[in-house]
Amino acid sequence: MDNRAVEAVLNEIAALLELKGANTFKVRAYQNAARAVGNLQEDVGELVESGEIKSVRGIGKSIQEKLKELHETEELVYLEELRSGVPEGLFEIMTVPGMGPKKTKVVWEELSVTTLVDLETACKEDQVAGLKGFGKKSQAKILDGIEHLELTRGRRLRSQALPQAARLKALLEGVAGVERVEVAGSLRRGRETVKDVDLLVASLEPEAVMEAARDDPEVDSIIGSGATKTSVRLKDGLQVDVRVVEPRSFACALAYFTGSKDFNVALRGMALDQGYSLNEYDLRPLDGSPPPEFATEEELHKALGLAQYVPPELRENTGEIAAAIKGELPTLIEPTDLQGILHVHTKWSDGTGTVDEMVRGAVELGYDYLGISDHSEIAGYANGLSVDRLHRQREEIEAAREAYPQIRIFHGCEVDILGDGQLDLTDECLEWLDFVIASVHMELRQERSKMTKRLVRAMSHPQVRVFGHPLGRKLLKRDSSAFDWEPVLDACVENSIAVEVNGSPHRLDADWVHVRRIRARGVKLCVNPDAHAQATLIDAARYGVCEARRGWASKEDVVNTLDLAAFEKDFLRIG
Ligand code: DGT
Ligand code: CA
Ligand code: ZN
Repeated sequence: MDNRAVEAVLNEIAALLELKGANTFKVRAYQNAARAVGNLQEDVGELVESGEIKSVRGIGKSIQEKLKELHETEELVYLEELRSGVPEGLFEIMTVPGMGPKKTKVVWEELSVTTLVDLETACKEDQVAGLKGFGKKSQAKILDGIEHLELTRGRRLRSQALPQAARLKALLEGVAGVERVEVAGSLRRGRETVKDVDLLVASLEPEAVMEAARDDPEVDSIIGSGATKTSVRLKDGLQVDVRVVEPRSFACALAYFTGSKDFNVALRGMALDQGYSLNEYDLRPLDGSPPPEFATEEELHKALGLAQYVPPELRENTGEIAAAIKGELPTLIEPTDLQGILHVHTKWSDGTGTVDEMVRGAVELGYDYLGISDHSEIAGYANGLSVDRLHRQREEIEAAREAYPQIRIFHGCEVDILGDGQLDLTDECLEWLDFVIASVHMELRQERSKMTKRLVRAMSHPQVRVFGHPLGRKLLKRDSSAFDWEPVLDACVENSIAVEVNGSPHRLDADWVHVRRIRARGVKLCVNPDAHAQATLIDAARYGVCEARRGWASKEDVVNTLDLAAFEKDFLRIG
């Protein structure tokens, strides 16, 4: 079993113990052990075998024995005992935001709720609000949570699907007779979450491709396998569809399976108007004459009368076709356009890299500038920095500036926007910093008008340069905050504040829909990684730029495509 599977087992035990009313000490022990396993660099099985597991902090003796049993037998009697008598549906209920094991225990015991539908009904019949530890507010929150769960069920983050897609692409490219493999579907369009991975293969020998797809060692089960299409579920739960077409159909097939469905429907309408039928194989003249062949999607788009090729990220049928006909699509920003990045955390707050490590990472990525911005003091959960600690951090930054003259290091802070819109640092300190990112981390569920006022006030502060992750969402976990964008963007215009496109694959915030609104308002964007480790510095280029592209952003819309001199002088207003 790999570390992630073991971590999941330990977390499940903790949840079951809590559900059964075990003492919190015991529950904590399993939660801590799960976290310890999750943080291990080494393989937990190897540590068990060598006995080194004893020296891992956070894993007590009795849990060590369970890990041994798990490693040797791939089973755990204790877990089976805990599971017995617990209805399956409770596991899902525990994942509803606002529920958790303790509350699940209450609705189970008091209302005999054992499924999501039971819970929804009980909430709607107002039975939950009166239970101990609940209330009208938490009942409403649970209903929201159920709705959210239904919307997101079965989807996963782009960042979880991309590595599997890349692995499978390489695997299939190695199959005899294969001419080309491309990732299609929502993954190609750059969506934040995906239902499955769609792979398209060009080959005249489909059976070999089908066999390779079925025989992939990562496959857990085969959902279906025919002559040209195989669907499998991987061990990590991800579904993958592999389709094979003849090489001459590849361009049309790629266009078709990239979608979106709405975009396809619109294109097909255009084709019909011009006397063609468009499907996954070709663009066929309705008069029966032979269909033209296309080597690329560019040629297909051109044949349909589009003056410009529509990049996959824009294919959502939200005006891109009309713009492409008129030749008015913008030239989209590329990952290589980023000259530097802001919003980087270090060990000083909740990051795992030192200042030196993060600077080195940015140098390796070829950036000309980097902004370090740890959390401000009120973010206690993230070990936020006091004014005093910020001053001490400056010393370390100065040392890095000397050690790495090839990159300009800006010293900033991700300052919390307090409940009333004030910033969590003195004006004096804000002025002393090279830049300020203002973000909301607390009281995310404020009433709309209050949140709007709060944000307008924060964006009226002259020292703020970037509005950090404006929506405050966590993908598949937490919805966006509610506020009126117009007055907030007005304040950003007034102060030349850029709105962040946070490139963390868990956030992607602002999202593409708002990126378009922000740009339309003449407000600039700042594409950042929100990195908490050296390895995630690349998230700005890898995920953030993709989200910005989906929002039709060009290089000119993004402040950190400016060269160092312009960025420093015109955007940060230093010197
Ligand atoms: P997902 O999987 O929910 O993240 O989103 P997609 O867009 O990848 O959707 P998926 O996997 O169901 O289908 C892949 C593409 O195939 C989709 O973007 C467009 C095309 N497609 C699928 N079904 C239809 C259909 O009924 N009509 C049309 N025109 N296109 C379809
Ligand atoms: Ca798909
Ligand atoms: Zn933040």
